Amino acid sequence: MKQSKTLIPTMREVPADADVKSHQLLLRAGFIRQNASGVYTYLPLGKKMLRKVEDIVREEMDDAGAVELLMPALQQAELWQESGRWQTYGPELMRLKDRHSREFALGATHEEVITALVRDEVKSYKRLPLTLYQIQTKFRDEKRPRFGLLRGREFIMKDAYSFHSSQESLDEVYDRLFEAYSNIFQRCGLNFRAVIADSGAMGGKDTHEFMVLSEIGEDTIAYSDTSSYAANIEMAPVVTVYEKSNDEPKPLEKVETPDSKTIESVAAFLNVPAEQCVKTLVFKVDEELVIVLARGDHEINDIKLKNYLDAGTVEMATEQEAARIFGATFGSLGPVGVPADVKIIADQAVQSLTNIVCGANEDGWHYVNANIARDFNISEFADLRFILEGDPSPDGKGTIQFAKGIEVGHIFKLGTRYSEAMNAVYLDENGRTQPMIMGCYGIGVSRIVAAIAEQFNDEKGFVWPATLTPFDVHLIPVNVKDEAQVNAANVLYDTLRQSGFSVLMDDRAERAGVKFTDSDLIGLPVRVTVGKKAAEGIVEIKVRKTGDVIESSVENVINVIHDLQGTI
Ligand code: 9G3
Repeated sequence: MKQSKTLIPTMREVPADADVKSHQLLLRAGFIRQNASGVYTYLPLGKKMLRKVEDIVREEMDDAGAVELLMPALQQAELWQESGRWQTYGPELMRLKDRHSREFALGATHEEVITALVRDEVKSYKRLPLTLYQIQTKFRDEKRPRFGLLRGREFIMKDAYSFHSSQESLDEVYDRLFEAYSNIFQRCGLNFRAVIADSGAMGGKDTHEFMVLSEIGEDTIAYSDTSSYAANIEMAPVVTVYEKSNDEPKPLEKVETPDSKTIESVAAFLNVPAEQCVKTLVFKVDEELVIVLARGDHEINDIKLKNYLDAGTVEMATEQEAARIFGATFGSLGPVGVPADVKIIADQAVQSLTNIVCGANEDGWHYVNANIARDFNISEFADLRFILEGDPSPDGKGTIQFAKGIEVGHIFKLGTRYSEAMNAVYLDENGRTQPMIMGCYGIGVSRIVAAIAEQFNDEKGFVWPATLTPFDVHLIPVNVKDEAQVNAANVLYDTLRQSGFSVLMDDRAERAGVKFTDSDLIGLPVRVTVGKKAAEGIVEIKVRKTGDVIESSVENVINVIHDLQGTI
């Protein structure tokens, strides 16, 4: 490709509203342009990167036995009404009406569409297992699109769906696609971890997320410092064994704690450790108020709470809603003297506490020496807190450390949640009607481009790995008015491409400085500069990653670049 004929609008200044490196560079190096919040145009270099990622995804999915198709973005509301998700999704699901006022969703995901297709076209167990995938634009009206392609409202996903007549068959395909995902992220040069995840609203039990380690990741990974254990912090189980304190229970005492609203301030005021205090939280669980207790130094994990209570919705109660039970404000709430009909549950760490400090349900007052069973009842103990760094790893090996991650893939064992809701059944070998067992598997293709951009850059711009770059070689004739340079460059343009290298030639009538600055910004792995020495048949080869410079005859350029493959 000739730069004078394409569109690579580089920018010197850093765009104000781009907060992360990949977003800044994708804009500055002319890979993307924003159309609206969370909506982007992929310019030629950005489109090339998309294509490269898609090619890797396709190869691995095809190799795993999945078959590609393409479903519509326009999805009839009726399908989402059959699955029940038309009602459960809010403003994030983009909806529209056609000219006949029929309702549609813009596809955020395709469980409904694919299940309806397979329901209509597959009837016998002999046709299973069947794994179908697509690479397609998705629409999700994110509340806060940010970080460029990392969280957009229109993005490109590879989504796959598998259909089975047995759990074993699902397990096999799940494991094979797990391997395909590992290959994909490894071939993209990404530093990733597969983590045990929470299936959220999707139901099913087994699910893994693929996380690229990055400081700007929105997810927190809890991983073991000695084993391969890794889990999304949302679901990482706590296996800490709390030793029972053997203090004698002391008499309950109400003490004045003027303007002490937080655990820290109460603990400091009463000169007790936070571990001796219990925080009293009030949650609205499917509209019912539930009191949840946690040790003072712990935080309740609302995902664990939701899963434990098998609730549809879980949210913090407002101060007014809490006041109905306690008659006090947040910071003075406690379990002592709460109406017997209010359910109190606690994280398991609370069970081993004695002589607890807790709110007295009177503003400005607390209890000390509150004891379970004597002064208040807890109906259930469960693993409800967030795991912490230093906690024992759930696999019993080593201790937990945290890392931030960017989710680039998520695979689920769905079970029959959609096939039952939509009556996608097959006749088994005994002629009996059974619901298909399903799996679904997503990869954020456009998000991967941003994750690679985030991982491969330096202070001058992108540093694309040779395995994933818009072009292999940046060929730069320094002075397009110099015949010797132009001739040598044209010869190299042809011979490099004939040797199988993709070449971007900067044939613009720009000053050398502009060309080199743009070249560093765009970040192709190898630059061939055709300058003054072209007259002697000598050119300069520069490796973007290391800065190494090699002089070479025009004839030998191909060999030098071939020898560099594998090291750049
Ligand atoms: C929606 C909207 C947002 C959503 C969903 C539906 C996430 C939704 C979960 C999945 C599950 C898997 C197939 C590929 C892999 C992931 N956000 N999810 O279902 F309507 Cl607005 O998408 N789908």
